[in-house]
Amino acid sequence: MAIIQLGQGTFHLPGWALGQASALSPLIDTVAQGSPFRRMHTPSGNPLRVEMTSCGQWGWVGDTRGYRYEPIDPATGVSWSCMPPLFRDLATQAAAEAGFEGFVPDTCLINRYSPGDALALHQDRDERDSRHPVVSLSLGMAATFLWGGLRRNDRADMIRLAHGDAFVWGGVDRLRFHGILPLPSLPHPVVGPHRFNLTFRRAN
Ligand code: MD3
Ligand code: FE
Repeated sequence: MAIIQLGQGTFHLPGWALGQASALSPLIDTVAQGSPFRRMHTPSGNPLRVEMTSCGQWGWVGDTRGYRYEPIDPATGVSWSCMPPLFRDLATQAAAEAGFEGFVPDTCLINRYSPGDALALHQDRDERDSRHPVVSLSLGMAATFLWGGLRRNDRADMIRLAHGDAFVWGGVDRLRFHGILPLPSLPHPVVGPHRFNLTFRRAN
């Protein structure tokens, strides 16, 4: 299986999780039965387009109090769904393929995109220790990913993330700016008119 190295700490593994894709979809549904997809908000109160939920010990939350990880889902008042063992094992394996041995995520953020949805350029800096890598798995409709630099205005490369792709980044690339362009309306033959992105992190 190909590994494309984009930067010193950034790796694209096209199709790496294709064999597990049909097992991941029902697990996403189970997670969402416990902690439903919802739109988070920016600190200024604007709703994000992408719908999100989490599983694991922590869940990512955004509201007028800011961005943070919470042990209780504010939408349900109880813990987030448990992280399915297959999720955790795939994250550990993908990280190892990219040279990050011993990665054990304590949270998985699940983003659900519909046609037209986008994610503005941002950095991931809500995790306590940025020495841990992040692993992403994409399912469903393909998207164009913007891979920027360490400053907001640095030029960004465009990378297509498709069904079954894994993406791993850490080290000197951990705080790069990145985003997702508006999703085209081309439903995936199996998953339908959505793109799911799972990001695995160590929040705490
Ligand atoms: C970060 N998700 O949830 S993940 C996020 O596809 C997020 O839903 C996007 O950004 C999504 O915070 C992108 C893939 C990704 C790939 C490379 C990166 C994120 C990256 C390189 C540096 C930093
Ligand atoms: Fe991000």
